Amino acid sequence: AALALGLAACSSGNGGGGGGSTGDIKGKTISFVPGVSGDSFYITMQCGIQAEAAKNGLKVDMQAPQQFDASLQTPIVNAVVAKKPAGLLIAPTDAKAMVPPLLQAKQAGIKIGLVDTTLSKDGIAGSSVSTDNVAAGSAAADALAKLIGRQGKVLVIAFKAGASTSDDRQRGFEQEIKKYSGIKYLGAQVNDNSPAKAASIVSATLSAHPDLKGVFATNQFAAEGTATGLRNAGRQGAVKTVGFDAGPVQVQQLKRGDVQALVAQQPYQIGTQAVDQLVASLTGKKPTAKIGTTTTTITQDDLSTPAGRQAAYKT
Ligand code: T6T
Repeated sequence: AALALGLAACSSGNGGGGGGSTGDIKGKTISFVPGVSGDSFYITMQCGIQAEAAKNGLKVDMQAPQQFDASLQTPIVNAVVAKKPAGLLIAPTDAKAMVPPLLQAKQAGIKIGLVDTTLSKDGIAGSSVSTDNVAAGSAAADALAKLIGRQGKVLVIAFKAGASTSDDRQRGFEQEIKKYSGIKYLGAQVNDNSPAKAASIVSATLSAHPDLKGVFATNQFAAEGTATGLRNAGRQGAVKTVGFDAGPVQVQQLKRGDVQALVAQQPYQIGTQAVDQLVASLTGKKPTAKIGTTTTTITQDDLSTPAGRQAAYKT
């Protein structure tokens, strides 16, 4: 179930990292395997990857699974290995399940760089570029606490158990929310990256806890479903939501008041930096093993400021 989307339609002028002329890798192809197709976070990342690859004379081949699921991502990795690209940038959809296929890719001589998500085992990838997701989860907890006046019941929608980003955001949130004695944490429920499942989790939680005050939705699809669940119950705006990511749909949600805050990542920069590290690996230099990027928490008011607009994902 692979979808080859080819080149993303990216606007120019996004900046980007260093790059440079690296004659011996010119014309080679690198593959990019995001977590799922049709996700604005990965589309923006692809724009960063393409821009930085072009500076280095590299071609990019993008293959995306239809769902955020290791059983769909594994055959894509196997197909990529068969094509023998020089390098592979991948967001593993499961920290454990993606180890065997990526070990095989490494053994086939393909240089690997992780973007966004990580693996449970070191030594497979030369570098890993991702958001500090524990810190981001903690920032989400503080934002939600502020929105609900530090009082009441809160829920986490974890988008995918076993994906490092989902697990880390949940953990960061849980560590931080403990600091608020007036807040009762109802726990996390997993929506498997499905907006419909997030909506039904929210509906069921509202039935059991009509006094629910806040939700942390750990990614785009969790936030979309949360908004639907709250709207169906007529509780939109009354129950506060902190969403994740700042693609066009999320920014619309913030403008409409479907969510009250967004934790924005830096997908374009993750893409450019990951290419720079892959280029280092391909040219015999030592890549940086781990690069962390930061998040910005934005509310409706921030959308009228340069910093807020800057945080929104661009393609
Ligand atoms: O939140 C991002 C990404 O960081 C996560 O690993 C998967 O979901 C997104 O792509 C947003 O949908």
